[in-house]
Amino acid sequence: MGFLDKLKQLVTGKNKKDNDQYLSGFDKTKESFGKRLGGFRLGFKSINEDFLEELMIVLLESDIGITTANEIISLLQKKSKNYVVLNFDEVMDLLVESMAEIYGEEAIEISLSVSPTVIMVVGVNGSGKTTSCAKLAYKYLQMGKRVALVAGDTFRAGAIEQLSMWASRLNVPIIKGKEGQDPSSVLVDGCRYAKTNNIDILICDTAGRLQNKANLMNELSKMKRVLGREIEGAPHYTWLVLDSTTGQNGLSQASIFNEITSLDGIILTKMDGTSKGGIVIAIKNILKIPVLFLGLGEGLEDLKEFDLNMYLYSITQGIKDVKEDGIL
Ligand SMILES: Nc1nc2c(ncn2[C@@H]2O[C@H](COP(=O)(O)OP(=O)(O)OP(=O)(O)O)[C@@H](O)[C@H]2O)c(=O)[nH]1
Ligand SMILES: [Mg+2]
Repeated sequence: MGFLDKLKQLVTGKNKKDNDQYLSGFDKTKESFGKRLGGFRLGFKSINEDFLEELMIVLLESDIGITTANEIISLLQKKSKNYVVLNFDEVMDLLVESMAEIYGEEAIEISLSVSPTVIMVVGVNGSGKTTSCAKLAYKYLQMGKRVALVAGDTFRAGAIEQLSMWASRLNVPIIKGKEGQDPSSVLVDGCRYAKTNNIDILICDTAGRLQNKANLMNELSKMKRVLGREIEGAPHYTWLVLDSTTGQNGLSQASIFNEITSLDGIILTKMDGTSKGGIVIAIKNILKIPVLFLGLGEGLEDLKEFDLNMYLYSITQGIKDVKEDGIL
């Protein structure tokens, strides 16, 4: 059985609602990535130079990035050496298998056994931090956890109100200060609240300004320091929120954050709004930070745990849609 068929078998046994959400969240990537690959079926002869050139263009346009695209193509060529002839579907199987191998697999277990577990959410302006905090809160509430939110963005006008609205929709407590207040003092209040109210998960929103590196570093390290002083081991997780529509630029933002603070994972938002879903592989391959969650829409339910098989299945759906005669 080919790799794509194996993927299909693996994912169709899973939760149907999850599958459908994944698939519709990747509609745009499926159209531009999967269907364009599928289009190569017409006139395909072998893995020759023309084919590799076209393939490179599709990989780059999906934001896989030059380094990672080269690695995928080299691996595909290496794998194809084991065969005398390969038809188009077999080449696609080897391609997607190569993408999976370059991504590398490790199932990340997020342990929530410590109460309170403190999660700090960081990232640049507008990347989707506040919305992701609300989506995480929703996810953990569904798991039966006691959740509280901390409005650590005291910088942007309206930020506290925005998180407060989510908190009231979710019916979870929110710990907040005043606009302009030192965010670290709000985090301290949040920790104290969590300890005295048996909160399991404390989710801390932060401001999104990417000022100069030194300021950002000072601010983040101060926040981490105060959290650690209040609750042993806190923050247990620091997750970077990245807007997937910013492409390679997002990758450089991620590396700046990665240089100045230790990150435990990435929440990649707005995947539903981009056709460039290859960014997932680039991030993992270049930064070695796992993508933990994907934002596939604006609603509370639209945050999905990253699953390599579901992801690959979703973006490559279009390959088989293009039939022998080129008719979709
Ligand atoms: N389509 C889509 N929109 C999203 C997603 N995540 C966030 N958004 C939208 O992106 C916009 C910005 O989201 P916020 O959560 O306010 O971003 P932020 O990082 O907190 O922004 P600042 O506080 O200004 O730094 C909002 O309109 C969200 O609804 C997603 O996964 N998909
Ligand atoms: Mg915000």
